[in-house]
Amino acid sequence: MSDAETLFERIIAGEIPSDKVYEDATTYAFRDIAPQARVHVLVVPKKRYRNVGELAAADPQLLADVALAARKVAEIEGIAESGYRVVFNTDGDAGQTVFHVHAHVLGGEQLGHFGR
Ligand code: DGP
Repeated sequence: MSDAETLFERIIAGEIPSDKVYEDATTYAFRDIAPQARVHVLVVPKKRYRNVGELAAADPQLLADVALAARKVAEIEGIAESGYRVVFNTDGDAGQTVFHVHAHVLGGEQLGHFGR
């Protein structure tokens, strides 16, 4: 298992410090180290799956937990009303670098449109 595969498990375990925004029984949310918007929080299920497709196939309730945690993060950050984006990068062309599924919650400003 590479460092990239274990990074978020180490963050969840508290072995690597993180700026926690929210936590519940099944998810952990913390600020991205390289924010791409004024608000940029990662929501990670505590149980590791490689990507959102594998998570959905194996444990749809846990995917719902991640979506609900993303909404909770938006409420905590004060962006639930103004709107926000939830992104799951999946593999190479999307630039996924940590292969422990995570939702990027982005907002706090007008976001650019999708694409290149
Ligand atoms: P992705 O490219 O979708 O796999 O996103 C991985 C994100 O993880 C990326 O936006 C940067 C973030 N990241 C990587 N290492 C760390 C870290 O040690 N701490 C925090 N808070 N974020 C990290």
